[in-house]
Amino acid sequence: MIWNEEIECMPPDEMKKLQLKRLQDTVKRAYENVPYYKKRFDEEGIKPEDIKTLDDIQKLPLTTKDDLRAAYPFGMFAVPRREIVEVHTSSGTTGKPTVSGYTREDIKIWSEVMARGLTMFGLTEDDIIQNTHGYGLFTGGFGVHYGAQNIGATVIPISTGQTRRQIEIMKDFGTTVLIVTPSYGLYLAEVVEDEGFTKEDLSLKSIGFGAEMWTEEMRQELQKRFDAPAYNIYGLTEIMGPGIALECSEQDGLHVMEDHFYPEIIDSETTEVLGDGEKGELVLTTLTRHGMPIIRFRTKDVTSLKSETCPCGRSHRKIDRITGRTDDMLKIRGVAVFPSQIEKALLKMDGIEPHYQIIATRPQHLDELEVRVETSPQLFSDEVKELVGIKKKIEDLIHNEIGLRVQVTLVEPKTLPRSEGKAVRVIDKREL
Ligand code: DLL
Repeated sequence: MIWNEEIECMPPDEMKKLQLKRLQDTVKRAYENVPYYKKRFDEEGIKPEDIKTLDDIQKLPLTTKDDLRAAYPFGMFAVPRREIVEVHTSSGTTGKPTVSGYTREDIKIWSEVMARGLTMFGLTEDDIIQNTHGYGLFTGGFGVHYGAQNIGATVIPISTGQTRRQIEIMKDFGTTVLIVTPSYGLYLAEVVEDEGFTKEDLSLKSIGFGAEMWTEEMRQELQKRFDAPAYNIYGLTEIMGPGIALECSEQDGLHVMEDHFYPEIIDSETTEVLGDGEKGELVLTTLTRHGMPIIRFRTKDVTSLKSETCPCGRSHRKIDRITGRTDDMLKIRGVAVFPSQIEKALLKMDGIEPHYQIIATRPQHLDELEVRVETSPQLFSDEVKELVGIKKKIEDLIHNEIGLRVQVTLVEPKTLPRSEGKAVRVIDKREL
């Protein structure tokens, strides 16, 4: 089933025409209403009228998360604040978050793109969808909710956590579609088994998962444990939330909602635009968003674009699943964490050497962070009781900085490996 056949199966040439028209409108609106864009375009000597073809997008400057952060909280809005009906923020806590604002029309578009995606997973008005994404400033909960309601499915807005209750509800309510992050999905599957349920107790027909990195092995495991196909959902707060690109029944790449978002792949070093199939950084431009148009946003997510026709019938180009980041951001239990934040917390402590290592693991499918920190020689000879106090203090400082509890291990001076080039700060054992 296709939710919006006219748009989703639109011939590529027609799509390009639509995209050009919408790009021109977006650039004009951004230039006229957002001081940041006016300034950037003026600096580069570009006027909205210079956008005559889709390729002219390459003349426009790239936007980064820092640019958005500098406009905190509402500086990127292109409409008066009273027209914004909802806001969300990015999950990370490095400095100020980025704020995303939506007009009523933007929310309608969000619910349209999510409805298309959920239809790809087989969701219809006869289904019961259990949404384990958090409802709040995170975009996951509401994005999925709007899409599912647009279709007319029955939504269980259970949000994150209460794992045993999740399973009870899945069984008692007869949940047919489950929405999870891949790591939470695997954790849920494990608790299902621990509680003595079998997959036959459940009525799942499909699973939608996203918001963090995953591997094909994780997908296979999810599918096996729940006996249902699992589909990838991609998105990010700055552009809208979930719904930018979603996987169809082919499970071979994610269709970008091209009538609303324009994708490019760039070489993250040179910023040169790359061709079909070439791996690089995904850059996205919103084509219809009114509240907060975003032009050429550097997502820092690594993927490639492909344009071949898809057996599912949809013509929208696909991106590959995200295979990495161009920066060192880690997503830990759904929260963006940068090593620099941990370093910042450590620098607030006396008696700590600037040598540390961050180790990410996933015991029982839930992310854990361990931070190994070298103490100074004088500290290390102190009493154990004091060391326990120091460890606790560092854990609190890091908690304050990133919003997550981590396990700190104090190690003897000069025991962490020294590197000759770039320090290896992060060891990700989650095998993503
Ligand atoms: O994670 C939006 C979302 C919610 C997507 C629910 C899917 C489902 P942020 O918190 O702003 O937004 O994080 C965006 O998460 O730049 C990627 O690095 C990563 N990410 C999101 N989806 C995927 C995915 C939401 N399917 C950042 N695969 C992005 C890999 C993903 N990474």
